[in-house]
Amino acid sequence: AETIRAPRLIIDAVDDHGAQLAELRDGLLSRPARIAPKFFYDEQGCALYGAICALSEYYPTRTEIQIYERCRRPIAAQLPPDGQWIDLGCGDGAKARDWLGPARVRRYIGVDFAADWLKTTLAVTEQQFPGVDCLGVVTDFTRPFHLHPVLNDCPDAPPIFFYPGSSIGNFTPEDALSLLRSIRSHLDGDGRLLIGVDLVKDTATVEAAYDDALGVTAAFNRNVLRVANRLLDADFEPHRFDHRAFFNATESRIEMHLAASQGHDVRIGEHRRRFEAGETIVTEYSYKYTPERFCALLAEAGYGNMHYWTDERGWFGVFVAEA
Ligand code: AVI
Repeated sequence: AETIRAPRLIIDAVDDHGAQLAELRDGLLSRPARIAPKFFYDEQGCALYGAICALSEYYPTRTEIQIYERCRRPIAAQLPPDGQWIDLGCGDGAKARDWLGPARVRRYIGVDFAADWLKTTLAVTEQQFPGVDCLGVVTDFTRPFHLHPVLNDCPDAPPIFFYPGSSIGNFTPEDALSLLRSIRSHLDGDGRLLIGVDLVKDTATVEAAYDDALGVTAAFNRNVLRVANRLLDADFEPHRFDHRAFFNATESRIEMHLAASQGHDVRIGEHRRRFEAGETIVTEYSYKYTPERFCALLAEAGYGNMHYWTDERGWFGVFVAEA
């Protein structure tokens, strides 16, 4: 990948804006219509996601943090010191910052699709950890990615890939396998993957987490239509779509959809597309794993030794895997 270097931000030039727009447009014109979840996260989407994480129904964030707080030492003991911490989909970077001290991190590399968010994250991290070399990479790591040139700047610092929040659940198992393989291609010897994964549990608990009483998740879901309007010059009216979230037990995933409340036409750039009443746009899958199923996926991606921690209810899993 050709890269353009700015002071502390590397923008992956492969990440062509035109290709992102084409992906969004083609998904909306296809049948059934779909939008990749990465389009949720404009400024408003990031703020709404932050609000979701604070909801009483949304257990994953607080359960994962609780595991980190209780098991910080044994987890850190599995990570090599003086490493480079690669924070995949870093967001505000808060979860990673809690590790920089305990894991004795030498270098922090925030990776995110949202450049604005990344700049703020780097500034906050640098201020809090002046001894840690901080760098940002703006890229879409849902596509094959190559951080080797960035990591090779610091060849004696083993990479630790951090992928918290169960974002791996937003990939189909097939795409999750490709991502895990892609991460593994960056690890050798001492490198590690530290990853958080939401686990299978009773359906009512999972469904409430994606359909909260205040309607924050519904707003988060509908906001993606405003993103589409802005990026594609479309005229979606978010209030004409209903939020739907349900657990598909066969696939072991939450499905989020936007369902047209009545039949109507929508302009999408120079195209027109009819949505019949009840017709849905798939906006997100959130797969839930058993610990065994996730270990099997890691093994299939070529990882060897694995360690696993969970909370007392077994709702969320934290894995450390070696290449
Ligand atoms: C980012 N990701 C792990 C969240 C999830 O739970 O799948 C996104 C989300 N969608 C609705 N609520 C939260």
